[in-house]
Amino acid sequence: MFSLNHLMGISENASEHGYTIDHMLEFCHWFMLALAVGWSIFFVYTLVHFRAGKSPKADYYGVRTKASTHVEFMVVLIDVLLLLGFAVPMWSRRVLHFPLGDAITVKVVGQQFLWNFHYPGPDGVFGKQDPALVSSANPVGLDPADAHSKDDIVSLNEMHVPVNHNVILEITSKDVIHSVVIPSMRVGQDAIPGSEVPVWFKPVKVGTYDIVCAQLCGSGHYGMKGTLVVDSEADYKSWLDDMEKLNAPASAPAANPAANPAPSPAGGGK
Ligand SMILES: [Cu+2]
Repeated sequence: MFSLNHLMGISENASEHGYTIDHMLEFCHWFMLALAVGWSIFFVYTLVHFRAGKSPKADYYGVRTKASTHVEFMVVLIDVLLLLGFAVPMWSRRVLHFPLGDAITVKVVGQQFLWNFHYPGPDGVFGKQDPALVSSANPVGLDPADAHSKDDIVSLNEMHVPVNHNVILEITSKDVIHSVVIPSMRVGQDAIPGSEVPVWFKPVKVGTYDIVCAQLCGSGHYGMKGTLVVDSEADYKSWLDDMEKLNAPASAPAANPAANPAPSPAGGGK
């Protein structure tokens, strides 16, 4: 089937809310096309109508016609409609209606040049973190003395979520400003050191999707790419089990190098 997303170079939507964004993008494109055609016709009309042969003396006050006033009024009207009819309601749904009850929360921590995905583990509670404890073996600075931190799971560059579940990402960074963008989920949010900003989405299609850094963050920015795996319920459970087993022997939860590709050596980080 013909897909405007393909034409515009946008990845296929795989989230519940994504179609509303796609509809607005599509509407904007058709609107811009109508504007481009309309203004082009008007431009050609003025070129012919006010040609030098017909009006040899320049008019310093410009030309206003009823038609141009009408077009300007329509543009303002449609802009107001886009803003109040689409953008503001869409934004308020995204920020005011967080699915607090049943959502899966993952903390996303950007660093030069990879993503840490931090899960609370079987107890459902994120362990205590301390920036002073951050090391390559303990990438999110979990406090080993805290009972809740013992079962926490940290996955490098690979995030798993179950299909048809609300997912909340708590996004931050430990060095510079990064930006989490998951095109197929139609979400994007800067990762800002010192603040934790939540975004949410509901994946509706099982599959593997790109997570890209959309903020120029250093020499290795180009390689700062993670993977979102939307699993079936059973596959998600078994991935969590595997990650728990890998975390279990260590007293401090450590990232698992076997299940995760090593971060790009470019740029190094700290
Ligand atoms: Cu980055």
